[in-house]
Amino acid sequence: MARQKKTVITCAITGAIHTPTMSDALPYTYDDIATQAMEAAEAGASILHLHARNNETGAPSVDVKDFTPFLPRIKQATDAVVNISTGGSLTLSIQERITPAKTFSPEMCSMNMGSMNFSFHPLAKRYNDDDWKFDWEKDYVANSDGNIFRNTFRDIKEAAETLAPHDIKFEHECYDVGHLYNLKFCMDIGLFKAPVFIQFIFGILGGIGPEIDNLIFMKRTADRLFGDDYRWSVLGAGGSQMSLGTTASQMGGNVRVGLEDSLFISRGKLAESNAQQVAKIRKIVEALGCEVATPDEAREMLDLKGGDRVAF
Ligand code: KMH
Ligand code: ZN
Repeated sequence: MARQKKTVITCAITGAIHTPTMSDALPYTYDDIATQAMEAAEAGASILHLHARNNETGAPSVDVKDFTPFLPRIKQATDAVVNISTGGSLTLSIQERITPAKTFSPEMCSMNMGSMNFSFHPLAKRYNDDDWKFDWEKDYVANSDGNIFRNTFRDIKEAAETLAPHDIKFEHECYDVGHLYNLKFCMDIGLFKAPVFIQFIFGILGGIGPEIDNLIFMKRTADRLFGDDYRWSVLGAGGSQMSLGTTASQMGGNVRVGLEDSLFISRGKLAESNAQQVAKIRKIVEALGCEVATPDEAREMLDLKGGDRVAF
């Protein structure tokens, strides 16, 4: 695959893994999500991957009413590509999970490419019972060892077909090598059109580990399966965020950072904001001799429909 000229930085602002107790920087109110998204765009993120949360409790939400207060604000203040998650709940159905994307018709949305264990229960041990800020947090984290993140072929087909009229480019979340084969199968039956955008994900408990060998394995497998028909980015969860992002950039790939994926800016030090992580990876990318893509350059690289064709 020809080496791309620019590097796309995606910033995943809040997600559904971390909870308010874990970091004061994690945005969960409508205001904080909007502000941190705008600051991340200002710092160099051309794609903003967005989940919603309950404005009062910070609990992850896929309710349309929890997206409505911040999406137009972000659109008005930035030119960044808005990417809405369809993976914001480990318990709700695929139809419920895709409702925000169906409603707001963004330029991009996530598409999780396989069913898997998806757990963050070890984080619960870091806190005492009276540390938790909100009632829901402890059980949410501790009980994630019972989660199955369901993304069957039928779910994927239903999501792809429901969203097809919206011309949304998917961020194909691939947490293991098998997910690449799932994606290839789905492309072969006509669900997704090239170039597909693959997010190689490392370090989620239930997925492939955050070793460089695994990144090379994923990339080599994708080269074999998709040839020139794909673009790629790397998400290292937790402590592997910056190191794997750096390796991805050296290999000519794109990078995802953000407090959804890691709360840290360096070993043992909490990040102050999403923008701080974007600024750090931007510096690294530029030091490696690459240029960061503007939102319009990202649109061209990923063949997006354009910011004027969204419904918010
Ligand atoms: N939380 C990430 C590991 C989604 O939103 O659909 C993957 C993710 C999934 O961002
Ligand atoms: Zn997400």
